[in-house]
Amino acid sequence: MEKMTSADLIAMEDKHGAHNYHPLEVVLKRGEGVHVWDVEGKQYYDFLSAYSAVNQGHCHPKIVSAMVDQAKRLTLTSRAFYNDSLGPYEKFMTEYFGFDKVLPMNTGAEAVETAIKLCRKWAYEKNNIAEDQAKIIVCENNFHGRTTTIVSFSNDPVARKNFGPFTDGFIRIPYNDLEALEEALKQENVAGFLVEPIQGEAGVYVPDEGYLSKAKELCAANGTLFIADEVQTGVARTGRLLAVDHEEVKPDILILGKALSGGAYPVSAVLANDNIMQVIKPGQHGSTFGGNPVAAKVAVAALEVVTEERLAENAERLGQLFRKEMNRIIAGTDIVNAVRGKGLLNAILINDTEESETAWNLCVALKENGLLAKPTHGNIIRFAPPLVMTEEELMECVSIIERTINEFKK
Ligand code: IF1
Repeated sequence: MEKMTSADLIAMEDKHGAHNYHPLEVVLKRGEGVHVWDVEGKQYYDFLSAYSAVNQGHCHPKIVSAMVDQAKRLTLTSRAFYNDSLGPYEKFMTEYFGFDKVLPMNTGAEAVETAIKLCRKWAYEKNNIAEDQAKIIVCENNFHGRTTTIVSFSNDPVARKNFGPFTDGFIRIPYNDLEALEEALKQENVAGFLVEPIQGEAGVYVPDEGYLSKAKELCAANGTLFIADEVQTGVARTGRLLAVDHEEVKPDILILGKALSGGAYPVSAVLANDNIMQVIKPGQHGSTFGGNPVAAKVAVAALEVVTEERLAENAERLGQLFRKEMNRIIAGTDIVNAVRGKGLLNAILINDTEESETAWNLCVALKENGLLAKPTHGNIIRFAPPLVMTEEELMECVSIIERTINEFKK
């Protein structure tokens, strides 16, 4: 068979795959650390990291070995039987994150669904909320996944249109607005507050300092569960193990996904203490693949890499350097207005409208120059490289970005 080119493979996806994505025109076939290669052999820096799933870098040898070794022995038992990987994983996870219990799932959206179900059940059984009346407060411009219930409380028309009827029981308030939270908490039957510590989809929107700690306090005073969706921000991305660690906040329910597996395998989890987690009894929730032996081994390896390679510290240090360099570039160009973020979760704001093609075209130019990133909201470009990057590599990326911006004509 003739070797397939990028164009052939793009055409194939276009013909046979559902059109639920609009990818940048690059077809990748290999990844290692901070780099990926396309089918023509061109090398790129990956500045998306699969939306922060590949924090540990592509094909990390320790994670791949854990996966392959386990895959040769036992891949799946279902939860109808015990397996010899799950217990050690659960012990490791609960000690690593400091909770009594973990409930293993596979994708981020499933973990968010799990947290919603857990919160509601706790509300009825431990917090005396009237049957079927529990409400969960969420934020405007949230992104928590794609299930029917999750899009029910999204305000993104693209994510919602023609997917109704929707699930009710959610109150939406502005993000980063403590007064709005205080007001909403006064409503009847409020069971939880579900929040992203930094809003990813909204374009790396960082709340004011003190927002998360004060929000947690308000929830605690009201007997409402503080539920942190750290699917994107967790596992060292923002310069701490968790983004809530910047404010020393301990969520009542913690949701993790993405980099929990180093991007090698779909692994997600919900963590909580016994007083909450024990409301879930056999048969009430689960998943065929959740907690499977491969996932368990992969997640332990992925978290060991985070500790051994000091990825949170590296993200913190390189993030500060990156924003400093971006600010220097911004001072000399009228194409970019600002940079914002925490650790290695950053975004630059392009000086053009959301409807303009500028950010997309800039990403195409970055791709030509060997760096992959993707626009969000039309005029924001997210920059989130793997956390295993070195300072030297980061500075090379900064120079690619600088050169691309300076060459760029709108
Ligand atoms: C896509 C954004 C990132 C998430 C938070 C749960 C989930 C996600 C905070 C669901 C997923 C993704 C999925 C990805 C695009 C993406 C994203 F641009 F939409 F906002 F990362 F920035 N909670 N985020 O960010 O996790 O079910 O996907 O495993 O392709 O939709 P999932």
